[in-house]
Amino acid sequence: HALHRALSQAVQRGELSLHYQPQVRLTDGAPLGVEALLRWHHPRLGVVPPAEFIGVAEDSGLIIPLGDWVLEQALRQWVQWHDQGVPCARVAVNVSVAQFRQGDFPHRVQAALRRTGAPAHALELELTESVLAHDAEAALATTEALRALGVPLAIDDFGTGYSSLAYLRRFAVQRLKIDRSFVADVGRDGDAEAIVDLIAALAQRLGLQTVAEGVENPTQGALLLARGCQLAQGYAYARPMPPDECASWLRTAG
Ligand code: G
Ligand code: G
Ligand code: MN
Ligand code: NA
Repeated sequence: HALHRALSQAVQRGELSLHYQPQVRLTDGAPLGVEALLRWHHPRLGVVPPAEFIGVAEDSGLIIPLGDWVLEQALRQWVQWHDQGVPCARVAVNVSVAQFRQGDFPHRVQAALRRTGAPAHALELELTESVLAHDAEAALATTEALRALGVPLAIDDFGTGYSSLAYLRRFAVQRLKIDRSFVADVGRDGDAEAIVDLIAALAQRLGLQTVAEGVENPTQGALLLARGCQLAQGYAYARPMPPDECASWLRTAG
């Protein structure tokens, strides 16, 4: 369909870009990294939000070349910032199910690291629970290969998926990103707080870090810190920004 045709030309036409949203340490607000978020500037439609085109890209297989582009672009940005002394420990990249399921996914990641010269620890791959739940044996092999490369993994939207907790034991993940639906209700809903407490306690026992997503004000940030979260991302600190704006933000906050 039309959206698919337009999207398939978007890379060559230079219509895609990445915005970056900082992640901060809750104790002192120090920036620790950024998440890369894809943006499509369509000449007629304007900015098309990822929610409207990631699904189309996944269904059509376009997510494969698109995902490769995002990975390489994000790593290039990290290297540029590193060379310029912009404080940014790592860049997190979202990975869709179709990308992750390619047999050669770890190889593609390794190739992107080589091409850009970025070290593995500069990258973090964000996987959703459904990515890991789909074919557990294949997913285990893929996460092990990524671990062998030294690439950290995070579980995105944690707490909203279908999978069991068993995979936390089996898969070598470093961080849990607490879904913003729970974060939004901290301070006003005991059930959401119970879930945040549980995730923070579980993460601590398993030696994982927690990232609270969608933190919209300093009060929420303080409450999340008190409940055991280490990192936060959200409008309270910074919105997703174009690279130059994000670099200025990182320099000021760092
Ligand atoms: O930036 P936010 O505006 O609206 O992003 C919406 C959703 O799109 C998020 O859930 C995010 O995971 C997803 N998304 C953003 N960029 C990418 C990307 O590069 N690859 C994949 N697979 N998903 C992305
Ligand atoms: O991959 P993921 O679903 O985590 O993508 C992050 C999404 O959350 C993006 O769409 C981003 O624009 C959005 N986002 C980032 N910070 C906030 C926030 O503080 N509040 C809300 N509602 N959304 C946020
Ligand atoms: Mn994400
Ligand atoms: Na998320």
